[in-house]
Amino acid sequence: MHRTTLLTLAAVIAMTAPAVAGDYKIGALTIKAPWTRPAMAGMNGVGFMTIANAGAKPVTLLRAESPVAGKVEMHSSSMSANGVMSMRREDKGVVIPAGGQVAFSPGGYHFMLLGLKQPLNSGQKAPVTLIFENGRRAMVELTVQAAPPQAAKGMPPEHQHH
Ligand SMILES: [Cu+2]
Repeated sequence: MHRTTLLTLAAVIAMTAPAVAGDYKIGALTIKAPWTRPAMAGMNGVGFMTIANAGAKPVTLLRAESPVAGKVEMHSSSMSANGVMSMRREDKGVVIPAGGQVAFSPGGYHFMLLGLKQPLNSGQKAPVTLIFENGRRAMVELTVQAAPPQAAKGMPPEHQHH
């Protein structure tokens, strides 16, 4: 009985978390659900988010920086024909297409937080500044959590049966 109560409570907490928490708007861009996984100081962290561009022109994200890491790089992961996952640095930036979006998500584009200066613990926030081609800078906070945000899975809340 006690066990059932705990499970029900957990489900209620998950369902009441607002899907739009942590979204940022800068001009025509919306930065959705930035997050990162827990990691220890001295290790590398990985940051994820979705950047949507409602404007009529493509926007290039040139680079990113963070006070919690020695350096931030943008990478893309890809699976080769023999099933080996490899990462490539995107030093020329990542283009957010006009009227489109780019998902930085596990298995694809991501931000490498190289040389963490502090641990990333669940529930904390890690600031990252995004620097765009027009010189615009956007500061977002990555929520530290072990699992991807619900919104990133593309599942409407009403489908979360338990
Ligand atoms: Cu990487």
